[in-house]
Amino acid sequence: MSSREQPKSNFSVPMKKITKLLVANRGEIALRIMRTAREMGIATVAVYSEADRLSPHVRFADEARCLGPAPSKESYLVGAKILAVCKELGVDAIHPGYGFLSENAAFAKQVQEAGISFVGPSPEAIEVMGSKLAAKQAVLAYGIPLVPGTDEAISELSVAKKKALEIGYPILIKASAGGGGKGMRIVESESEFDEQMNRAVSEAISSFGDGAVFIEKYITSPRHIEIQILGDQQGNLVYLFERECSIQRRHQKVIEEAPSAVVSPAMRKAMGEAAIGVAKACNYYGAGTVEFIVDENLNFYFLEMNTRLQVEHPVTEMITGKDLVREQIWIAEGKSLSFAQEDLTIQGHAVEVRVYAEDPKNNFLPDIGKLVTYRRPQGPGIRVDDGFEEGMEIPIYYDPMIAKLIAHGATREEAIDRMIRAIDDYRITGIQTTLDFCRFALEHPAFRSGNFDTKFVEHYFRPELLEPQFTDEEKTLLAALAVEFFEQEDQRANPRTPLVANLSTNWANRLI
Ligand code: MV4
Repeated sequence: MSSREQPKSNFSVPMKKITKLLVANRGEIALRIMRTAREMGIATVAVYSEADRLSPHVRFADEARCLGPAPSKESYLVGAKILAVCKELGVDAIHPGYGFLSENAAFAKQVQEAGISFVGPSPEAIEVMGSKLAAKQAVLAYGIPLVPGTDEAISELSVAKKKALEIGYPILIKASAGGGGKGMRIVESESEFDEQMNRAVSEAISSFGDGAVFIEKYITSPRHIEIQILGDQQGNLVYLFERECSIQRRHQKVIEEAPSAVVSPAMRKAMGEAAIGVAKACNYYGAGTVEFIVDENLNFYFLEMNTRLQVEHPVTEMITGKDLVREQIWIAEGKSLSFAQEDLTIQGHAVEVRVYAEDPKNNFLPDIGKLVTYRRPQGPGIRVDDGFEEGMEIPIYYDPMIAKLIAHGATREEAIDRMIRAIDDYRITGIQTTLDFCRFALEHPAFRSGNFDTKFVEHYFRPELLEPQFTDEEKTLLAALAVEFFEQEDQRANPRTPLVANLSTNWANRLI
């Protein structure tokens, strides 16, 4: 059924036109959401902490309210303060962005109960997908491929150990309430099992207040490939293809791209349909991401579902031509999706790099401070999503990501070449950034070939590789230029004295 044949309304889903949207977030994502809202004729409300008073998202919004002191726990995470702003200003919808309250089922429920639209899925879907075990159990009946393992919390060491032998070592212990790599332990052999299990359970209790853990076969060097889905409240679901997110460092993504270099049309269809199965399993509506790991034989397994807009959503927007925030708002208003699966095609290739205020030469320590120079790259196929301006201080209280740089091209090669050109045109001084590190990854033969996995950074990156590297020929040329330069300088300063080539040569030696 094409989009135009779809019912535009459904008696079971009340239409609730959104006229004023509060964005419960900061930085680039707050701005990005407000831009779409404005295009849709929706008034925008910003909230901000004392550290973000001067932020562009505050100035962009039609109205703004301060939530409190800089720490997130006293500002962006205080649902009651956000709801009070909604009441004061007559807000009829909240977009949570990513992070902060975006995957907090209790907050989504409070928003609903206050008669405000939550631009996101139902509290029930957030809750199910927030528990890895509940998610696995929910999808069991839908034939979704899962990593061999248990789908219930471990209660008996002996039973778990027997299961581990069946699966085969190495295995991975995961906390049901964990996420983003937190609460995972690798067990190489049976002799370590008891000790690692005890540690995993006590860690899970202290970190998440929930000691439920389960085991899975450990896929040693997987790829991380995720599927973007959209669903409306009438039950229509589509997939917007995959994003390849394997280039990451300590569970922090560095480069994302769409489509993936290893996914064939048949595999894409199979993964897309599996993702829709996951969404059906929790009556999902809104934008969501179904995360899979892919082994070296290209078998894919469902890991978890992220029930929010993701940082890397722009690569999907670039290859599909869809505005995901517009679709989210549309869905929250109770409208049906404006397109069907067969209306979607992949247009070219898109790559995103995340620019962090971190020093790659110093173990990626956050490097906060003032953006003394800040000039964005421009040109064909380039998009920059950021939330800072020249002269601003990067606050220490939040995620150190300062920008997302996105490049689109007709082919993967064109997109990567555009990205490298844009990185070279980016001018940031005052703080260290990960731009050089991104360039390193983009130029690496393994990345260029498309043949890489989640161990890419561990395998190939050393900080020395970021120092400028000169060939012997270039060093000789630099030395010769230096000799020439300093001899001329010396002659100008002391025209009657003989050439001081020795002095110049010493300078040249110091340069190489
Ligand atoms: C795995 C795995 C290997 N085998 N599960 C890490 C984050 C969380 N979303 C799941 N993660 C993994 N689960 C099994 N059974 C390897 C990882 C993993 C990983 C996954 C995606 C992207 C980067 C990663 C880096 C290290 C480990």
